[in-house]
Amino acid sequence: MSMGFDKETFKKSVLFNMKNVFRKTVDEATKEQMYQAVAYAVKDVIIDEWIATHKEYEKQDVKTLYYLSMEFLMGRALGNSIISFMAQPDVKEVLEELGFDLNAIEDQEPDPALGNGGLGRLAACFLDSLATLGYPAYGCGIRYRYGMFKQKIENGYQVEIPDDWLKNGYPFEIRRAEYATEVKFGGYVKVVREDGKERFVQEGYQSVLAVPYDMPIIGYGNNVVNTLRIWDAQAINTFSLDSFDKGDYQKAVEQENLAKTIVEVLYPNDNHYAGKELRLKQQYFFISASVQRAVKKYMENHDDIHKFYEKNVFQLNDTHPTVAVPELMRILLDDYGLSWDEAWEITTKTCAYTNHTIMSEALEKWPIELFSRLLPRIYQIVEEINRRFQQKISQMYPGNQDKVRKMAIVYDGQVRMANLAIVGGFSVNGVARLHTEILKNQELKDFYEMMPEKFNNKTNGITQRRFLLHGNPLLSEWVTKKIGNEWITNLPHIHRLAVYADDPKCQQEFMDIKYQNKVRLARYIKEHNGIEVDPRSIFDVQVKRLHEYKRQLMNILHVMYLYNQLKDNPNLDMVPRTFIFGAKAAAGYRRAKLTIKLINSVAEVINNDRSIGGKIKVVFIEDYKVSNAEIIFAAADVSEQISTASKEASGTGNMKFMLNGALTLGTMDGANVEIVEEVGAENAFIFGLTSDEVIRYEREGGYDPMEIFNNNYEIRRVLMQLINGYYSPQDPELFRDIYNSLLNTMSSDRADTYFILKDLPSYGEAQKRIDQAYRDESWWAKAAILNVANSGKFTSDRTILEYVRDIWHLEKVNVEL
Ligand code: H2P
Repeated sequence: MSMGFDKETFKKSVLFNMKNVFRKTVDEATKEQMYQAVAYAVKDVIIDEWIATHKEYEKQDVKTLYYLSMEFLMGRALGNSIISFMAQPDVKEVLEELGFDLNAIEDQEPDPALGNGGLGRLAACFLDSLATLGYPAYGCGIRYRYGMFKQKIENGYQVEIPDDWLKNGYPFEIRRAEYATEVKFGGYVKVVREDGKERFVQEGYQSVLAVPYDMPIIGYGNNVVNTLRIWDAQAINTFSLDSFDKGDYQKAVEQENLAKTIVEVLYPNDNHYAGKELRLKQQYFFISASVQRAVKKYMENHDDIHKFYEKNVFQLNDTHPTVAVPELMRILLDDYGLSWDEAWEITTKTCAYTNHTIMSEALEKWPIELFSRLLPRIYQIVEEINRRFQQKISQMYPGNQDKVRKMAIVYDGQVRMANLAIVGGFSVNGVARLHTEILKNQELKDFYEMMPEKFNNKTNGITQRRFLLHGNPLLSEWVTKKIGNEWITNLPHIHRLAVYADDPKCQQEFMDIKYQNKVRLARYIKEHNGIEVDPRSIFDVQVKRLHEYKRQLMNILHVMYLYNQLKDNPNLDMVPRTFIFGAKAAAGYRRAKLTIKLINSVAEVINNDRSIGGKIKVVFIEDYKVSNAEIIFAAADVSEQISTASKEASGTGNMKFMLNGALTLGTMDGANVEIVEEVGAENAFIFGLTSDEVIRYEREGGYDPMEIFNNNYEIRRVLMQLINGYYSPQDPELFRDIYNSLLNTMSSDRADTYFILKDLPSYGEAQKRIDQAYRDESWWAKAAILNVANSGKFTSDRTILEYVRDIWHLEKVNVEL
């Protein structure tokens, strides 16, 4: 147990906070108030460790990582904090003594959802691992007023509801007004000559005040508390009568509005680039504030700015934070008066970039017009970086315009952020082995050839502390009973479970736990969806953002096929199956939203058809988010990881399912490749085109979905049901767009861009294998246990250790109280 925790003190602190914050005694309190009082009491427990951690960092003058990210999908903090200081049983008891149930109190916390999907959740797992391993790190991001929208399903359609997560205040955060920083936009650059030297100053700008809020990131059982620092925006000077007099009224109102809009909302887009001016403002806003603060903090204890990179490293989570490169240059050039070469050396030794996708629509490219108007000084610096880089290209490849065309940072009227990130840093990494290989050999081939030393792979990982210890208490107790608790901080240790995989008693215990977790999910589904599902059926789950390349459509088309089989033959011998979906679609992504409607329409028909004897159920779980994800992973039998090979950079849901003993049904894509390598192909269900095959078709053509349509009766029947009103009698044309996307060669896109019809037959075969395999309970239990036992590689602790070893070079710190 953490040294700071004492049961009686904790109880007193809860009572004290209840009185102080709400002027109430515990027996008058609502659950929400109880949650707040407990959260404040938790903060009381960790606050000394938080202070001690930072004292220790200062004392040891450590190198610090700044993990720069537009998104941190943290999920609820309360439960996770309590397990981190290892006091869960005590806290549970205290609450029971006060007449409350810990689970119900945890349910009161809003899910801080400052992220879309995998990218933001990865950042959250990384912070957890950094703190648990004792590495000095800040997460830096934006304190969006509205995070990811709440999803409601109305009449089968997704409806987006703003998520006002700060409505009742957030007890874990601390406002750090003392670190408020000015960030400037627009205006123009003036050259001032001083002592024979040129200096560049931005004038006529608008500015906002960036004010940081700190959230504690609690290491597991080690007294380390790191910080997630998210920036809020405030007007610099709220407007006064004075401004009216000076005629500055307009400007004062503009500054006020700028501050309000800049942090208003997270762009709910995933693997897609919106190209909105406000988005670039958000990027520069949090980057400028974070970089300015990092430099200032460094200079408080050091006198030589030239050695900045020895004590600081910036990891750019995708291209979103790439303005960190020119912003650091600006500070070094304009504020510290360094020469270009000096500034460039420091910058390129400080910044490192992670690529998360090869989807071309996700590539950020800003029109010069917009970029230079919003960030005039930054643009000048980018142009100069580009000029020098193009020179280098010409030296290396004389006369090769093709290289310039592909690699230039400023080209064709646009600033290309990925190119800037690659050139402005010392490291470029992909997020799974296959993804990194595709980057090196295809997408970023020219850069790889020019600077191979920068490229490296860091296969993603997840934190077992949230996704097993917290999310699946039954399984985690069982694991600990079998092999001890070392797995909590050393996941490869979980391999010791393998010896139990063949033991019939252990298999039975494992399956009982899975069953109880399915009962828990069934209860959640009944409560939230009003659908009755049978926990004895196979729980076949696909939860992730809705995107065409992730192929939720292929999944539901297969369900439609299966339903046809059952209608033809109600006695069909099949293990009952519950197909579970959870997914948010970007608000403007029409086809993705239509896919949600399709899933719900199919569910409506199938779930109400008594003739099939409940052999198939289809459930769309509303508002998929971190808190219900924990319940879903724990209950899954089958993990659907069915992206078009080459498109899913890594995936991380695949790892969470594996850790909870679900078997992967997947393509050889992203980290699936490494999962299969660890667990053995015989303990997974693999199907479909390989990434090489997909890439070849994309390059050379030769795939015609019409051929499949014409020759495969079952597929044709399913597709016709999209346009004959089978699932939408009131509007037979409702799903026409989906039908067209698969077959229509008239549109500009290639028909069936994501090879759904191509892979559908082999997907169906793999599904049949699952049906057969599940009938042998002992085989299934063994394979499931082996999945858990072989999940060791996929801890984010391993990923972080690799980043530390190859990129960040941080030192571990011990914090004694
Ligand atoms: C993305 C990729 C995933 C990857 C994740 C983290 C952008 O997440 O697509 O393949 O695992 O980053 O690196 P997502 O699609 O879930 O938003």
